[in-house]
Amino acid sequence: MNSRGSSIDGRHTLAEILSQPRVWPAALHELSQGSSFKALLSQSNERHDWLFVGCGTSFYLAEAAASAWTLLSGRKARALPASEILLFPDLARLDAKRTQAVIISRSGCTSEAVRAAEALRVVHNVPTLGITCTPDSELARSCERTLALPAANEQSLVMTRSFTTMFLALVQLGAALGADLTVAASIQRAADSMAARVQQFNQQIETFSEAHEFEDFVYLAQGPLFPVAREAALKVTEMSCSYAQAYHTLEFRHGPKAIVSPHTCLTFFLSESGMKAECEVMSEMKDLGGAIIAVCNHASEAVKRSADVIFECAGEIPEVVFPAPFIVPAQLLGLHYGVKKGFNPDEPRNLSRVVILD
Ligand code: F1P
Repeated sequence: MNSRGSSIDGRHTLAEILSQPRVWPAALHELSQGSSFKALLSQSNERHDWLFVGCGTSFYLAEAAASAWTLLSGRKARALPASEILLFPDLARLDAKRTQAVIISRSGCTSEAVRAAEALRVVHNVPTLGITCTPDSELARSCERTLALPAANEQSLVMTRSFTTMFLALVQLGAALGADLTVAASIQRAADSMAARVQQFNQQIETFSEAHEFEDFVYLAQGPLFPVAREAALKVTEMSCSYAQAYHTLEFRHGPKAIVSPHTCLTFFLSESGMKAECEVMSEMKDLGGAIIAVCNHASEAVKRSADVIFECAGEIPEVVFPAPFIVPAQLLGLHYGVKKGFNPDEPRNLSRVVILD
């Protein structure tokens, strides 16, 4: 129930957000038992350039997976929107001898994603791996191999647990390719830590949303967390029709900070590698009057001095796994701020669950 006493709109989306600590280990266990996962590992060993492809949330997932892959597997990895493969293939510099493509689509039906998979396989002779929550889909039929995570699918339009679970599946795969056997256990720790905190996070965000009026939202992150900032901005736009922007944290000083006022909500996704420099920006934005949300693994004294609200995920996990727990408070902010503005996040304005082109 929200403060107005009415039953909350967005109930399906909220339930899916809150289910993530349970879904992560369940979906990944199911996947790792499957033959595709193991076969894929042996198949892909000789591939050294990895190209992750998607649309919308699945593109930001592709960016997050590419960063994680680079760190975990020691191979070159990058991300492109599916539309770039279709419209500017020469710019993509596709080397059929070295490249492995990973096409990500929750529905497995997004026209751009399916067409990009077809073009990569048929026109550019690049091997394709599909990642989806919909096993029997056009994407699965277009790729040589497909990893499916049906347990992570949503009833809702907005992608929440599908984003985090498909991300963690790719982290687990990248770690296995890099012979890092510690990541699977850290994913379980991240799930356990979030299970202990997610209800409190939900209450904090609902209270924060009810108490503030914001004109715009800014999301800031560096390194492997930058795609989280991009996805967080999309969530608050999709669910609350609010203006949102994502920047590399230190980039924000170079002009965009002109917008900061008491009606600006700034969320800092704090890494461990760059926390000192990131906290200096956070302190400066606090001094400019912005409302500050900090999402971190452990809150330092500098974080406690500058942030109005802190979400400590506190899982003993490597930085490469941070995107999954860190996006959860941002998903909740998009939902509760949307409800506050009178929207129903289960039925976002102007959006369809899948973008199908003629
Ligand atoms: C991609 C997507 C979603 C967005 C909306 C429209 O879907 O852009 O990210 O939230 O649902 O489609 P998919 O290709 O991952 O199914």
